[in-house]
Amino acid sequence: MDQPKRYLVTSALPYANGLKHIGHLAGAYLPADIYVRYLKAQKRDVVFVCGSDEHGTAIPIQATKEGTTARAIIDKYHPIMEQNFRDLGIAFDIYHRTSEPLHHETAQEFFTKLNDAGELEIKESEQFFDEQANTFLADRYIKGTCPNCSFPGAYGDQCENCGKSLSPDELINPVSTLSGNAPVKKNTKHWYLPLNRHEEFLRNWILKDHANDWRPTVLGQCKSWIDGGLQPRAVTRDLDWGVKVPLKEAEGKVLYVWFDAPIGYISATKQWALNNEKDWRPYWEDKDTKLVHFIGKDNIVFHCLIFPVMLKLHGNILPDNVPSNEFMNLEGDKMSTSRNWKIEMQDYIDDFINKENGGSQMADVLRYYLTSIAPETKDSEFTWQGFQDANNNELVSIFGNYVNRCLVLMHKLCKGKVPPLHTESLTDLDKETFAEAQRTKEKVEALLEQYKFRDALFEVINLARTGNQYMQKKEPWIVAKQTGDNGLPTAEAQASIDNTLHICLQLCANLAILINPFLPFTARKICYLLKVVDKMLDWENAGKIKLLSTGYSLRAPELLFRKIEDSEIAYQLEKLKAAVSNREPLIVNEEKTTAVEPVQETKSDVKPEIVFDDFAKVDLKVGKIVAAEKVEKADKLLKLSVDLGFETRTIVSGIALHFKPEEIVGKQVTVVTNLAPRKMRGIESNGMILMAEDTNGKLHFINPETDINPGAGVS
Ligand code: B3M
Ligand code: ZN
Repeated sequence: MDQPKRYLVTSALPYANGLKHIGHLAGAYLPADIYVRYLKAQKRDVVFVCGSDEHGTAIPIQATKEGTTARAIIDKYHPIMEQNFRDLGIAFDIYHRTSEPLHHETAQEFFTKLNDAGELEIKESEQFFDEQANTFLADRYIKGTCPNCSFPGAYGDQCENCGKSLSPDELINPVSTLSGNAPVKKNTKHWYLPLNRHEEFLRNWILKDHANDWRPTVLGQCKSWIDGGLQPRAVTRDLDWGVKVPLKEAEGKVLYVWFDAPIGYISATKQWALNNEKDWRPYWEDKDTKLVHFIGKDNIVFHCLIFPVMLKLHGNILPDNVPSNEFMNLEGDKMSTSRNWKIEMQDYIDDFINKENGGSQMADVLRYYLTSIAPETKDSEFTWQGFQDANNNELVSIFGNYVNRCLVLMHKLCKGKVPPLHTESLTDLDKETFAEAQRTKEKVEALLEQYKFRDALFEVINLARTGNQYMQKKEPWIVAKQTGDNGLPTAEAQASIDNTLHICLQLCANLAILINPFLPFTARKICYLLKVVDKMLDWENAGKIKLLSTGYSLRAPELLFRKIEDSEIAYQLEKLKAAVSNREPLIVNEEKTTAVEPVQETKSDVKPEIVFDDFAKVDLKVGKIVAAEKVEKADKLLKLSVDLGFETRTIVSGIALHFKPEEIVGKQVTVVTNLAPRKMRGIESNGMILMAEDTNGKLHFINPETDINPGAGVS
């Protein structure tokens, strides 16, 4: 598609069940906003939609936690989320809600059309039912013991202790969270979207047509889903919170949240059209519309496989691209709401924007750092040190410093007015510097069209760097010392000063235009300092040398960015650590034990790369279990005596649910021998036994093929 007639840009609809963190911001909202601001500066026809996702079990579950109703939860979080986005400069054309009647109607119409056309399948299956509460139990309403790690509070869809994805059937001793009773199995009927019927279409459309323009990470995930065999997906649930299934025979059923939520993009567009007396249809029906979904990587399957199939069946256009981001980690660990390892947007706003020495410029500082480390091709990492460095060494020292110097020197050497350009005395360096602005514009354009926000931002900062170097080479403050008899700079010197400052100021105006999609508050502040209207920020003005007229007087300089102090960073680090230690422990009445202590959120995760030296610090040896006994009042723990050749050690291991003490005496095992000692149930444990876990959650020792001498090194 060359120049589409119009654009529809979406950001994933966040669940209205709690405050969102900066990982969310970096993933689906900030890049979309940059893209849209760029398109709008180009005066293209673009609508940017988002809204709160107010359905799914996440909402009533949060309501139970807060002791209130689902309705109260969405009414509490929706406005806060909307305001958070506004404070950080995310400028949606509409921030809608899926609880609106318009959305319910739109989603129901969508379902009806697909169902009437025979595109859905109906299947009966047995599902858990709570007889006392008289309701079927969606996954999150069933709790039980994790078959993988024995954690007693695992949910029907996932164990939050070990991260394993589960189905309710796998839980040991399942109970309903509503009544606390054991649920029974009961027959129920559901509607399914038979994705398997569309494999050919998906394969061609994604893996062939978009092989070159979608991000490799997105293509990779799609390919593995398709190659893994597509299955029918249930699009209804037995639940009373959500969009009612519009069929008589489906009493008590709602649309699955992932069926209705993406339709939210359409209902949001409809509401936007109503608000603005526009027609929404072309945005979803005309092939000349470019549809782009910005999401995080956990939403890929829904936006690349399921929703496109729904759109195709319903007669809508398909997304042209789905620029999904990888995850942004925080200070060496995965950002996580359940573990409280996160920086909420609200927290940043409170600490930096709504503070005395903050202001909207501080929104731009966060936008800057998040874009400069955007996880576009792989996971990235937010650190407070990195945040401070990006601000102090790049925004303050390069960008802000350049604009400030221009204004200071202009006031000092050119009487506060834009000096004239003496074309006859332009040097090669003058011309070359200005040509750089034109080139930067072209590079930034090309990168943004390819969703390479990080690289695009780098180019803009580089232009400010070029400006600083230019000024350093031209040294107008030194040239000003070439004075005549009257004590003023000679005509020749003044011409050189004028040209330098003229070019510098025009470059400032150019920087405002180029930085505008990324740092909108800063761009406007530059316009204010240059006394020009925001209209100057139109993209077509970039690369032009005549943005500021000669003789025009400008405002006194004001700093664009302030330095961030070490104390502010120390405070944030403290706060982060305090929040984690305040969170509810996952295991309350049982000390965590060595073999059952995985901290990863999803099981398939590969840990970050380490160097050999990291590995070499771990001392691994072969040991032999010479005695084993149960630990009193701890049903998961065994106290082992392990012969390591040079000594026999006590090691407490969380394997009691998997092995009887008598069966393991005499077994060889691999031991981490230099782990710091740790007390469990009053017993000091001096090491850790390595275990492997099979897909059924059963544990196995890691041991040599044949018996060898205890104490043998493992490497
Ligand atoms: N609410 C999931 C999420 O926030 C979901 C996105 C819906 S996009 C249509 O990750
Ligand atoms: Zn578990």
